[in-house]
Order: sequence, then C-alpha cells, then structure tokens
Amino acid sequence: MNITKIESYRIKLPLLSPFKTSYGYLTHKAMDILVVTDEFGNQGFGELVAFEQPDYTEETLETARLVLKHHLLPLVINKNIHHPNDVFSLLSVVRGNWMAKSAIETAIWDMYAKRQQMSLAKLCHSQSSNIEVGVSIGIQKSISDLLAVVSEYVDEGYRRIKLKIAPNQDISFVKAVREAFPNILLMVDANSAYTLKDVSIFKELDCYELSMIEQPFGYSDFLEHATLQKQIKTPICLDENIRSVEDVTLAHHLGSLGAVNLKISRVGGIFQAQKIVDYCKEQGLMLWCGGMFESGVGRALNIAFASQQGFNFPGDISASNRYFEEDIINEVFVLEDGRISVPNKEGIGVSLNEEMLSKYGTHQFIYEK
Ligand code: OSB
Ligand code: MG
Repeated sequence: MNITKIESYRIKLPLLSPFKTSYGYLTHKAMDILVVTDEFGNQGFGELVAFEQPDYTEETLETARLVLKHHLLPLVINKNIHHPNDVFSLLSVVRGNWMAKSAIETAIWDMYAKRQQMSLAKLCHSQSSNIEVGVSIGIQKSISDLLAVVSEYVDEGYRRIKLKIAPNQDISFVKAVREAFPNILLMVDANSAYTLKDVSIFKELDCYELSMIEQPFGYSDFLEHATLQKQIKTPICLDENIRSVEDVTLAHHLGSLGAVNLKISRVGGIFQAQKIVDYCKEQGLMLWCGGMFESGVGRALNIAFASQQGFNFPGDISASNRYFEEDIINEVFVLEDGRISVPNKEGIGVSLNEEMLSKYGTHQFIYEK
C-alpha cells in the first residue's frame, strides 16, 4: 500500500445531554476523521478520539494533530506498507502519543480491508454477527435523576449499566440503583478520583454485587490497585493505567487487575490492542471494549474489533442515538435486544455523510502527492 493522500475533517458534535465524570463536564465531543487514500484510490477512515483537555490522558486533540502532522504522517506517506500490522513498528521512533498513532493505524486497517474486499470484522476474526453492549452513565444531580436515567437505558435493553462515581457521589448512588434494579449487571467507574485513603469506601461498594470497579486510583497506581484488590472481592478493572500489553501483564502479575477496559485508541491501535486480547484470552481475564464518545467511524471500528473471541463482557459501545442527535456517517447503529449488529461491508463498513461533515466540521488536506 502506498498512501498518496491524507485529509482530515475536524468535527465537533453536541452531546444530547452533558456528561459529568469525576474530572470534568462535557457538552460537546470534538474529533478528527482522518481519510487516507492509496495509489488506486482506495480510502480508509480513522478517528482521532483524543479530548480537547488533557484530563483523561496526556494527549489532546491539538497535541495529537501536531504529532501526526510533524512526526507520524511523514513515517507512512509514500512508504510501501505491506500490512497494517507493520504500522505500529514504523511509528515506534515516536514515543507514546497512542491516540495519534491509533488514528492513522486504524485508517490504514480500514483501507487495507477494503483493498482485500473484506470486512474489518472478518480480518479481526469476528465470531458473531452482533455483540452485547452496555452504557456508561455520567454523574447525575440527584439519586432520583439517576434512577430515571438508569431506568430509561434498562428499558432500551442495554445489557450492562456503568455508573460514573466521584467522592461523595458514590455509595448512596450505587445503593439506590442496586436496590431499584437488583438483577442488572452493574459496575462503577471512578476515573482515578480516589486514593488508598479511601479503602473504606470500596469496602462498602464491595457489598453491592458490582461486576467490577473501574479505575479507582491514579493512572500509574499499579501497586495501590493491587493493595486495594487484596481487600475487596469485586474485580478491579483498569482503564487509564493500560497503554500496552506490558501494562496488562504487569498489573496482572501484581494482582491489581481483574478486568481490562480495552480502548484501541488508548493503546496505539489494533496491533497493540490485539496483543492485549490474546493475553487476556490466554489468562482467562475479563475483557471488554471501552468508548471515547466516538462518532460512527470509531464506533464501527470498536464493534468490528469487539466481535472477536476474547471479549467476554458488554462494552461501552452504545447505539448511535446514545450521544448525538446526528452523526457523520450514513449508517446507523441500533440497539436490538441489547445487541448491535456488526458491520459486514468492506472495511469498517461505514461511509461519510458529506452534508453532516460540512454541518459539523471543516475539511483540510494534510498531504497530497
Ligand atoms: O473512563 O471509560 C471512561 C468517556 C470518556 C472518557 C473516559 C471514559 C468514558 C466513558 C464513556 O465511560 C465511554 C463511551 O460510552 O463512549
Ligand atoms: Mg473508564
């Protein structure tokens, strides 16, 4: 494959309702859609999912754009790329910057799949035509608001409910939801809001039959998570800590990991994500696919990738109508009996909607031969 052209669409989509986490408040989601074109005119789409603020990871949309333009794209333009699995090592002279790397690597995967006239799902050894999904719910103003929101999603059919928590907005919220919905798959995500001083809170949360507790402590707190895991039975799921298969291995060996939230973008693309899937499968770990409020492009990728064996718990992959009024692709992902269909068209199986692209974004050529 020879990449002869790279374009990008800078998109900003309003969220249907604001999303509050332990670290911030989001009303819009911005993303860039990278479009790569090869010597035969095949195209591939990749989503740059980084946030505008460096509060979930170090990267931001702006830092990722700079790193892509000045450091990553020159490494792939006009190179003869044999297979998308080679891209990760082509880019390895640049340290970190996983989301920037993932945007270009996944665009190349989409293009490669289209050249092979295969769906990306099939290339990723998809095992089923649809996947079970869950939903992530931001921190609500009151318990009654929260119960109403949970009830809405349970009625829609979501197979697992994840509640965001933060200090003082934790036990009472979880208790109320568990009492109202004794049988749902329920979990919480703290986005690093606590420290070891808060162990007593987690001992209380341990009583509510949660499937897991996601990222209670800081993003490099491997030892602290292990210390907590020794004192509670609920599995700890790591999100922010995990940037590579080495992180997963380390956390697993230390005993700080019961489950993995895998986001392709947070680990630098499909090549590295696949290593994590293989490790989790080998070790019998709980594994599910996380989300970054993706547009349809990133959503399609997540669905395709998460339809392979190894993913064994419903992920944060919700239907198209969960976050946005309108999307920038022509296809729609709908929830049917708690499941979403895996695209079976070539590549990630979606096409860009020109009208929506110009309504919500701007277009630029980054490179043209
Ligand atoms: O911690 O998984 C997270 C959203 C933005 C940043 C971090 C996280 C989240 C979510 C929702 O929990 C993900 C989604 O539904 O797309
Ligand atoms: Mg998380």
